Formats: sequence, C-alpha cells, structure tokens
Amino acid sequence: MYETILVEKLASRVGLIRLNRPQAMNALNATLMRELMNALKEHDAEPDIGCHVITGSEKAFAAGADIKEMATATPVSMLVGDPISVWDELKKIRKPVLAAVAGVCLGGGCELAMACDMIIAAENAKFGQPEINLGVIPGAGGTQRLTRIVGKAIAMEMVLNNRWLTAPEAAQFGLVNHVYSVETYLDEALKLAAEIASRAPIAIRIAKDCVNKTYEMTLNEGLEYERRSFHFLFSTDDQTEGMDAFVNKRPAQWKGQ
Ligand code: DAK
Repeated sequence: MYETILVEKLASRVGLIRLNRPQAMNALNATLMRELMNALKEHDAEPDIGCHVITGSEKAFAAGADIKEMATATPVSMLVGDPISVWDELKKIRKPVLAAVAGVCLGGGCELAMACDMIIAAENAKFGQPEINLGVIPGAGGTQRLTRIVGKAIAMEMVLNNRWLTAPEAAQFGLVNHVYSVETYLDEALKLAAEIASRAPIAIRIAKDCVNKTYEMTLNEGLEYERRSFHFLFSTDDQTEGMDAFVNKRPAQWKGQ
C-alpha cells in the first residue's frame, strides 16, 4: 500500500512505521513525508493503537531531506507545490510518537526525530545538522527545537560547523532518552511504547499536549492551561477508575472515556 514506508499494527497497541528508502539512506522525499503523515494520522484515529514508533534501518534513521529532489527547487516551486506544509502535520498527532534511531540522523532526519516526543537511540546513532555544507540552513526546527533542547553552545556548533553528536553525547545533552545496543534499541523502544500505550488514553493525550505547550506559552499561561486540563480530567471515567483502583488496591482498567 505504501512505497517508502513499512507499517505494522502490533498487538501491544503500538503503531510501528519504518522509513524504507535504503537506496537513499532513508532520505525524506515528498512521497515518504506524505506517506509517513498519512500512516500516523491513520494510526492516531485507530482505537487499538495508543503509541506510535517511527524507525529507520540500523544504518540510517534518515539522512535528511532528499537533496536530489530539493536541488532544483525554487521559491515559486516551493510556494506552489507546498512540499513543506506536510511537516506541520506531525504537530497535530495526538498520541505519543517515539523515534527509534540508529545510524545517521541528519538534517531533516534529526528535525523529524526532534519533532517526536521521545528519542530512543542505538549506540551507533549520529545526530547532525549538515545543511551548512549545502549552502543552506535547517528549515524544519534545526535552529529552534535543537537550541531549546541542547542549548545555544552545542546548537551553534552543530548548525554553523556541522558537528555531529554521538549517541552518548546526545544523551548527555538531553536530546535522547535512552541509548541501547544496535541489537536491542528497537525492542526497547517498542517496550517503552507498549507501556505508554497501556496507560489512561485521555490523560496521555492531555499530558502530551500540556508538555508541548511549554514551547508556545509563558510560564503563567502554561500553568493555567495545565490546571484547566487537570480539572477537565475529573470529568472522565478513567479518573474515577484510576483513583478507585488505587484505593481498592487493584489494577485499573482504562476505558479511554
Ligand atoms: N538526499 C538524497 N540522497 C541521499 C541523501 C540525501 N539527503 N543522503 C544520502 N543519499 C544517497 C546518496 O546520494 C547515495 O546514493 P547513490 O549515489 O548511491 O545513488 C546513497 O544515499 C548512499 O549514500 P553515500 O554513498 O553518500 O553513503 P555514505 O555512507 O558514504 O555517506 C551520509 C552517508 C549520510 C553521511 C552521506 O550520504 C551524506 O552526507 N548525505 C547527506 C546528508 C545531508 O546533507 N543531509 C541534510 C540534507 S538537507 C524543511 C524540511 C526539511 C528540510 C528543510 C526544510 N521545511 C519543512 C522547510 C531538510 C533539509 C535537509 O535535510
């Protein structure tokens, strides 16, 4: 059904999407980005899925946007064809999205991983923003999200001078949650995703939304938003169930209602 991705719905309530352009180190061409967003949206609407995982191969999560496709672009072709707006759709995915990253994670690949909610890395993962070598700059968050995550000093070095981070460095600077061996990183990411997918679905969505609001709001606005979201959760069956389960020392059965 898809040309550039492989899609699986796992029994653990995880939707797994593998970027699959091995001939181009999973470079993110327009077809791949469209297919990725369509698959994410389909899984997001699927009640049997509670968490998404995006991965690549052991060699490449993604080597960036497809340079061969981009090389002949003009401002007018970008405006008319609008290949860029597809990137914004990731922000509208409501269930948590984990990136399981091995190998190169460069340019748009690093920006895609940073737009996910958590990153699980393999020991061989390398993160970089090499756009400066192409005479351009990052265009999908590499100057903004990266700086907020790793801080100005490291971001400047990555964006201005093409410094790549190893997986342990990425963990040290807060870019990735965990680092595992190449053999186990995907299983570990799927295990984490399955745990998240087993939790109260409405609270999970609202928690993700509140954490992401940190980027959009002042502290006072964010605290107010969090408080209203917290109040809202007291209208859900899952709140009644979760607290009753605690009091009666039994596991909660979430309904997502
Ligand atoms: N695009 C197209 N093809 C690529 C590619 C890419 N990004 N990266 C690798 N390939 C292709 C190579 O051309 C080669 O194809 P053939 O020549 O065999 O046909 C094949 O993959 C294997 O690559 P190599 O032979 O180069 O393999 P190596 O192991 O020697 O090197 C490498 C791997 C990943 C270090 C190297 O290929 C490399 O440096 N690739 C380019 C990395 C890069 O510069 N990435 C940044 C691209 S710019 C935006 C959204 C996104 C973006 C911008 C705006 N908006 C929403 C506004 C993103 C921009 C970018 O990512």
